[in-house]
Amino acid sequence: MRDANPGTIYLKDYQAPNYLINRTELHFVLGEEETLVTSRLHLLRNTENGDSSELILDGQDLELVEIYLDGDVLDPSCYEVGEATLLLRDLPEQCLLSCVTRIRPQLNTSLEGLYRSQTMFCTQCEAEGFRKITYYLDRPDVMSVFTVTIDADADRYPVLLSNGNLEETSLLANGLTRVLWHDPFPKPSYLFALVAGDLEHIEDSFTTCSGREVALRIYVEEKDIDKCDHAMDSLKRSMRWDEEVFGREYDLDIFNVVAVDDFNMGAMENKSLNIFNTSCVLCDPNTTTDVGYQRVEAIVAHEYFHNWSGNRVTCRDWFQLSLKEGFTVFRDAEFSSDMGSRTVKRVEDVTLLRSAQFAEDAGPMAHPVRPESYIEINNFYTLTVYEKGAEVVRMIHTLLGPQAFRAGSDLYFARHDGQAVTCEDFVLAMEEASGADLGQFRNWYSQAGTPRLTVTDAWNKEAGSYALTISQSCPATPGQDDKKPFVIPVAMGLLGDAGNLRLQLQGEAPDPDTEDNTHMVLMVDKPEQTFVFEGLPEKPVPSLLRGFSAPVRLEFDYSRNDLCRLMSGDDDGFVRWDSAQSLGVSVITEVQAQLLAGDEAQVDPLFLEACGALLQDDALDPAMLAEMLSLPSENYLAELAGEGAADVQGIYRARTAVLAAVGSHCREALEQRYAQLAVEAKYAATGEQIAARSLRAVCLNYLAAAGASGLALANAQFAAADNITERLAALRVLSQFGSRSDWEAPMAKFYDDWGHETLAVNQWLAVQASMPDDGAIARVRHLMEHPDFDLRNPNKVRSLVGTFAGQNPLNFHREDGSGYRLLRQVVAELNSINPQIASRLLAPLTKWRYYQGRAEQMRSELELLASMDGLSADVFEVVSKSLK
Ligand code: 0A1
Ligand code: ZN
Repeated sequence: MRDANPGTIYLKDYQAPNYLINRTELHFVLGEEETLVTSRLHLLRNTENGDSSELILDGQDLELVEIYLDGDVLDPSCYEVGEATLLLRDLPEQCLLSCVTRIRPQLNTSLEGLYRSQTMFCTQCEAEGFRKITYYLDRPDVMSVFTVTIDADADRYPVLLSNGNLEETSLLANGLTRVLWHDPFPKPSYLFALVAGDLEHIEDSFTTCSGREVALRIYVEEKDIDKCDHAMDSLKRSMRWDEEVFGREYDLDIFNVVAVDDFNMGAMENKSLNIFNTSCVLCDPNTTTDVGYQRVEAIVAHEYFHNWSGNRVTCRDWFQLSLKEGFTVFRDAEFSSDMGSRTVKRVEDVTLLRSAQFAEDAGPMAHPVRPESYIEINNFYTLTVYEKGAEVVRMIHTLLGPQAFRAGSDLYFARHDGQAVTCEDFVLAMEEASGADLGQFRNWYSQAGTPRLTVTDAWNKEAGSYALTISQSCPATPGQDDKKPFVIPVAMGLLGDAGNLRLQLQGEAPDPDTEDNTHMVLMVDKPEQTFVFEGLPEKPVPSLLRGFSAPVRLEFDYSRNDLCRLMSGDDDGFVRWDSAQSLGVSVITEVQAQLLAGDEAQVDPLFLEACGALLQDDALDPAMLAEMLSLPSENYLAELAGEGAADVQGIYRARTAVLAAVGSHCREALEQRYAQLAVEAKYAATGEQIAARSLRAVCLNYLAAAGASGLALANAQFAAADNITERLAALRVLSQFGSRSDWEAPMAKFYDDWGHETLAVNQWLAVQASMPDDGAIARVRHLMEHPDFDLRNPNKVRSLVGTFAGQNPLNFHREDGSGYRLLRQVVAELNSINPQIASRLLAPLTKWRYYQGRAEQMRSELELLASMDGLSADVFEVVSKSLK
């Protein structure tokens, strides 16, 4: 909390540290009121960076009890304790600095540093939480070898964990148990972890490619011990995959995972001691949906992959965050693609990117993948750094090809093992290994905003040639008015009557070596370029941005017929889905205009027929079919509407009308599919069962939108389900399309049956938070008083308030401003409890420029926040940038 406005930190000001900490010894005495932390820091002046004998350590909310230099009490004239610093003067070149600090984890509600979750102690140090444990150079480029001893009451805390290997356990004269952990790999403070609790674990082992045996353990509260198997299997699959695909072997004899209930993010990659939000590791058919199972697999993989991309090679400073996050998201996405359907995974990722990252890139917090400044780094764990960062790595993969990319990755890991490096180092390794020139490509790291590609075509029948003219532009973003052109790989093909056509670019020799001459990647690197294809028998329909080969908005004036052709006939699964989406957007937008004009909704029969045809297509993977039949989300439609033009009510009404029209038109086919796909077997999170359930849910949604028979099916599904996936799908449909009498009883029954399972309750809260009826706001307020709700638990806040503000546009944007008020009040209260969560929750209010007729109301809530006393740096940054 600060009184004055917090300052901005700039990438251009980066300076190497003037001291290094070669070894770090920490000693914790965990108590019920307070914890004492003794540090022994083996300091060495970093002569590369001048000759100063002054050192400023970071420290926050610490009480300094004792301080020694080389064993002697340090004279008070040699140090100064500041608000968030400890300044040391006249330090020798090499010395041992020792501090005793007192901290109060029991009172730490920020969930950064050392804190309590239920009955256990745990830590979260990324990005700058370590400074809440002891005075330190809390920055990623200071890598140190850690030795940690923990003293604790073994009755309360029989499990005492830290990074690396357990070297000693002893019983002390005072009755406490002492453990000693040593991590041989130098690491920055953000990867430090400690856990103490009364935990159970499951155990397995993994034999690495060089034959080493690794013990794998997952620690949870006793009640959750049966929910760990899926995570363990996912971990083993990840370890094997990283060896096979990236040549990365695990490097210690032990790998621990701990599940905690109170956690700001999904999980954390602390060296050999990953800490997970329970929602991202526990799996059980009655608490975890199919999507949840897939998420657990992906997050377990993500954290594990960080062992190389993040831990062995880490970031020099936090501006380089995407170095580890973008690369690791790319790696986990490749893993998930290999474990399941590549196209479906791609569709899911692009859906997130387009509906949320594009909005971030167009909003007041827009920043490049490698930001140039920040006030609070915690605000920069964004979709841009993670997901767009992964897209940037994916484009490098596309430009270089798989072999050269792997060579670049090998070179990067070999060259920088044990170092803290930059995005530039990554790109240099990729260039050197491949011979490619990524000079202009680097604009993706430095420029914010989503590029727009505008494509026009010209068909010359006589010559049999077809020209595509592609121009690129990028809107201004905060601090960046003019953008240089990007290098944009546009994967494409041309669709003819009988399928994809052979591609021959004018002026280029035919390539006899390529088997697949119906697919090509065009390099767009200028403001405008024309590509001419020759030797074509007919005017083609262009299939553009296959596989979503670049994170751009693409504009081409397709006719609805063209879209239908692509949808059913293109070789590329992504383009087939994307064409269905575009068709959906165009139909919903048309209906929106009809309704606005006071006319009845007339859904284009072409669209209804196309949906019917899809439902008859038995060759299509049901998971893919489910994606193709899912209408674009309200948020995506709002984003497409553009600044000042999003009419949430209009979008909702139009989208619902289209759902109902498809539901009526295709009733028979929907009912048939719904019945056919019923899973008779016991619940299992297999690809086949998941696909069936997801398509059934889509069918049910259409049928319920169309009327009573769908609601009856939903009721029956709720009663018969043996898993939460089908229960929630039914509840969602009942509460979206039914009246109180349809959903009230099942909603209550769900809680009666599963109220003892926290993770199930969270989803029950989320379903209610997204209901479109008029009672939504009163319901959310009421649920905030529910005994199961707790403002201190981020999962609860996200489920109820986050879902309301992010997934219930109709009610969040109510004309009377009550939705905005609710969010502002919660953010104001959370500001002092947990600033990180407060600031994340605020995101929907920052999009005030988008919503027709709402800008003033939304702004005035932001202004109220801005005028609050004791505003955290986190909330201050988001509010002040949003109001600019
Ligand atoms: N590095 C973790 C996620 C994480 C990020 C930030 C945090 O606090 C600001 C905490 C965790 C990951 O990528 O999984
Ligand atoms: Zn990560």
